[in-house]
Amino acid sequence: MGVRTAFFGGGRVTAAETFAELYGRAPEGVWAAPGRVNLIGEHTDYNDGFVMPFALPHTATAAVRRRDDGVLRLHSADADGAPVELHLDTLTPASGWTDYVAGVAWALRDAGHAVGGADVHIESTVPTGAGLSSSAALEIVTALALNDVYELGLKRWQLARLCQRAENVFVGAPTGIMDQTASACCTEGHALFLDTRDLAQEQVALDLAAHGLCLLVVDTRVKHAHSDGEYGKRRAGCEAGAASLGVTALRDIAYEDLDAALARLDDAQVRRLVRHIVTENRRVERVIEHLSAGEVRAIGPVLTEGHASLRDDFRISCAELDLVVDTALGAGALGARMTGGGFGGSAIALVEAASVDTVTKAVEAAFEGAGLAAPRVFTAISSPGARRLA
Ligand code: GAF
Repeated sequence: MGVRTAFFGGGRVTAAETFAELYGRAPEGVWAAPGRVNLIGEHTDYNDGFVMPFALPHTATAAVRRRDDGVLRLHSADADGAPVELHLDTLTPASGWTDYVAGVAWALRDAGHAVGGADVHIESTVPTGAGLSSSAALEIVTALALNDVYELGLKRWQLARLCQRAENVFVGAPTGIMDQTASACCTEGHALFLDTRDLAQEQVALDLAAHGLCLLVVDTRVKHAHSDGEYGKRRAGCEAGAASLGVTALRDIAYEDLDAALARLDDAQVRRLVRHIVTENRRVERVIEHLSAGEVRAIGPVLTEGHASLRDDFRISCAELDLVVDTALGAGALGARMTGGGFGGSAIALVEAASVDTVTKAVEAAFEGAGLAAPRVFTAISSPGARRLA
């Protein structure tokens, strides 16, 4: 789920210039797609549930020109050497960053869209391995560029679905639809309330600064090695729970019916997974209710409850994420939780703007005290979704 691109300071000019140096002619255009942070609604997206991500200012940028000879030439600012040359008719996964780009071309062609090849140069500022969707940003920027240069006319939600298919089938990661939809469809100043069953979307205004608040992202810089297999196990466990309860997906279990549903499940592990998904969907609704009522501070405790559920029921937190959450809360954060797939990556903390320094320093000191490398801490600003830059 992570890609090896960690180029900082990229963008329109650099990407176009580097493209011209690499390929000997100008690109047809330059596109950008952001990473995301998820406010609430974790692991609900493969259970037909609710999620609420927003786009970060960090983006994957792609300079692209079409070619009609069935060849894909791919280059990343973060990869050494010449462009990788692939043939559309013989695409196979290579277990590297090119899979996220080639996989999108594969998914488009597999769905019957005429894509004849492309020269591509990528620069990304989305931190990798941080649970902030660097791979979805790479997929969506590729899809948006190919959609434009080949005039495919696909809508953003369709591009997100095709990118999810690229990730599930070509890359082989059994992820849901949240990250791709967030990158493609988020808008500046909003969180995206997404119903992953029918992809119905609502842009919910999120102006934390206007309320004197700030959402800190703390990237632990830790990614535990077993994480990919564990994601698949959680997904399989949720599907087993839905099957035992006779529903299409755990989304179909109403919060009011949770106790009765749990009583029907024999497997303690599956019971815990079901409890997380059903309560997490309810937490998304509670966050929406609070935001709609202008009670922004009230979402803090809901985020913290979400962390407890991910830690104790879904069991995907880790010592470093718990340390961020506990330290941030101890230093005055209104709420905190891990965000993204888990087993490392990032946590978020809702803090008073006046407490940003205190909370940041407390987390940094806690990491130092525990003998851990310094975390990367930054303020999450709700930013635009994928777009054409030039
Ligand atoms: C990862 C996946 F890619 C998403 O689909 C989602 O399941 C998330 O983990 C957890 O909410 O980012």
